[in-house]
Amino acid sequence: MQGPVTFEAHGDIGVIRVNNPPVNATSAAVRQGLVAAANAFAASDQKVAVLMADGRTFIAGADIKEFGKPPVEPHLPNVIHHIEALDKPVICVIHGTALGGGFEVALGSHYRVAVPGARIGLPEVNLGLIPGAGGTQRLPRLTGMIAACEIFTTARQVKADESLSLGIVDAVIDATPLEAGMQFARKILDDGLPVRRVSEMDVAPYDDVDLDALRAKTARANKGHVCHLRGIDVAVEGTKLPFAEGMKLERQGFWDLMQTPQRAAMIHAFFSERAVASLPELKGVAPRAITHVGVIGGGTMGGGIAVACLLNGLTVTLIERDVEAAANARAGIANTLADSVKRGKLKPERREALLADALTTSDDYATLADADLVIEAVFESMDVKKDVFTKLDAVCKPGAVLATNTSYLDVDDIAAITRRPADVIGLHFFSPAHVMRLLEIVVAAKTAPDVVATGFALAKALKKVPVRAGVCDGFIGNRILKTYRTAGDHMVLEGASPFQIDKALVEFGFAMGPYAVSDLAGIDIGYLTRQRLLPTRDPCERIADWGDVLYHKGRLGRKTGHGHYIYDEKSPKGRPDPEVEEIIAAERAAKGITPRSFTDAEIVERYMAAMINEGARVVGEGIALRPLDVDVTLLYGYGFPRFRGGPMHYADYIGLDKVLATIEREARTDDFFWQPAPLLQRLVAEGRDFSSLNGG
Ligand code: 3H9
Repeated sequence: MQGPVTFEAHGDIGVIRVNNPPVNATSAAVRQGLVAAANAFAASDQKVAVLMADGRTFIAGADIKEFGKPPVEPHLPNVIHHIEALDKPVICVIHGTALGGGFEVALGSHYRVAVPGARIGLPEVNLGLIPGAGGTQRLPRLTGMIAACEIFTTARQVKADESLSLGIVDAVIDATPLEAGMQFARKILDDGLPVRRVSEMDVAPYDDVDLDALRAKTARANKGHVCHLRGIDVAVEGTKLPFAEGMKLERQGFWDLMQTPQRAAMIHAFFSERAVASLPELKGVAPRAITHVGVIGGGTMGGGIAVACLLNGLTVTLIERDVEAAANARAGIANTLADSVKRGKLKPERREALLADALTTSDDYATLADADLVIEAVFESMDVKKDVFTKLDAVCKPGAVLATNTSYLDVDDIAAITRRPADVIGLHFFSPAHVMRLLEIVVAAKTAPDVVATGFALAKALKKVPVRAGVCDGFIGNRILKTYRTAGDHMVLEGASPFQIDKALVEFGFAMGPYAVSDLAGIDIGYLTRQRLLPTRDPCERIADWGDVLYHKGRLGRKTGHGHYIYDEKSPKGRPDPEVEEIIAAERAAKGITPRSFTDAEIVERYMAAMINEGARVVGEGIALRPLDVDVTLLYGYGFPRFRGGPMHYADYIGLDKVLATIEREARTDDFFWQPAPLLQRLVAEGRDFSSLNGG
């Protein structure tokens, strides 16, 4: 047999082998191949078949690239039904990850074997979908309803041992996938085990109270998403019907969801997350080797970066200005690692080993002599940064990468202070650095390609999502943030309350609104940014002052118990503070503004138009490579709702002409702030959208 699926005979045992790199997705050719291989097995003398995959993983699911295109037969549920209907046993061997349709192929097999390290999961909800090839109907028959719904609504990957205890796999066998399958096949032959179809099993009785609790938890955890609860309904209602009817219900749910903008947005997010990590300019460029990382500064950011490196197998030397500060930094890192132990993410003995063997804290720059990469995370002042880079230039070995974690300063200026600007790069982490997945990789004018490649390799090692950014104030993320936050401030001056703006944006799907975020980050940060930019301010700029008033009153946000919101025992997550409204009202009165009311829709429309317009500028100026790089930045660093795909994808969805119309309307009252980005104007004139610039 030719193609991605083959059938081979090994004595009494047949082997159906899938080989469709990189992840064995069930493309049309694989589906056709599986049917042909099942037919070949049925017609053969072999008494039992092993179904396995070559390469690093079992089938990782349906081929997502086919979604949104006209479906091609045979459909996966029918392929799986064809395998399950065979009257000779099929054993599926899982290695790597059996995900989505891949796991559903396993559920349609008569027996399942995992090798150690294998994981199974139904991650369709991450794509705005539900399992569509029997997952909602077969899994509850194996594990019970509650466990099954929990697995597909959380999209979590279940390890081999847990799969065994849940009854998902019949055995975990420590061997190569082929050998594991052969061992189990011989057992089937020896014991005369029959065909065993999951679709013919009954769902164990369950308690509605548990189901209601799961529904409530799922709804809370996935606000705004449409797929999760639909999945539970399909599983519950479908399994009350004969199996074939249940499958129809599942198919209907799957296809309904396939038509939703959420599905398109989440698949855009999936492919964009991967596209940012493989830069065309880095093809064939080898990164420099990194095992020992230096970190300058042991504050929240430096400590977080150190923890991220330690947890991912790198050796860290952290430098502070004196011995006492170095000891405090060590204590901070020890505490963060203790939290990881508490949350079950780290073994206590591993924590001890990391602190004893992998972490050095010192006040002596000379200890960085053999570091492969040094990340500076000190106070945001050009003078302080230049002082650090002068010292690094003096002590670091030739070829060491020198990185700054600045969030807005000019990386070219920092590089210029050294004798090796080609080795200098910006690595902009987001706080807390061991948790947040975004890493902006800021490429300065003279940064060498292999230094850029090293930034991307570091991101991979730290399991971060890297986005290439050019040099400008705030790079991609903070530059766009400043613009949309200003749009929010203008609405507040005109009459909206910060609390209404936050509420409207949370309803839109953001994790938090901008004023709650400002309280979390510290109101001092915004104040210091405004102070820094004061000399560059244009007299035409509309400026809101209430943030400065809050700062001078010492209301710095969560850390002082007061910011825009009040944080106390009564409301640990914050409640609106009427005094803030009074401060704002006083400013409006002083400026002669008569407040007007805003609808939530108006707030979202304006806020998003500002975000999209600045995103278009950032792309137009080459600061971001493509619109998708802006989307990934906002998704991973700024709490943008994944089910909307990112601001540029959202703009395509609502229509670029509509966005431009909003900007032009607002420009009638403020043509300084609302200047349409040339790229946006050009795309509208040409009848194109942002996705046309994403390539591939
Ligand atoms: C489903 O199954 C629906 C069914 O219920 C019903 C159907 C009727 N398709 O992530 P990586 C590409 S929904 C097409 O970097 P890793 C990926 O784009 C599906 N392509 O590797 C990348 O391409 P490139 C449910 C896919 O080792 C390359 O493979 N399944 C697919 O870090 C390597 O990927 C999922 O949602 C796919 N399904 O991680 C699983 N998957 O090199 C999604 C990957 O050109 N996949 N590619 O950039 C994953 O979670 C990870 O890829 C995996 C490997 C864990 C498998």
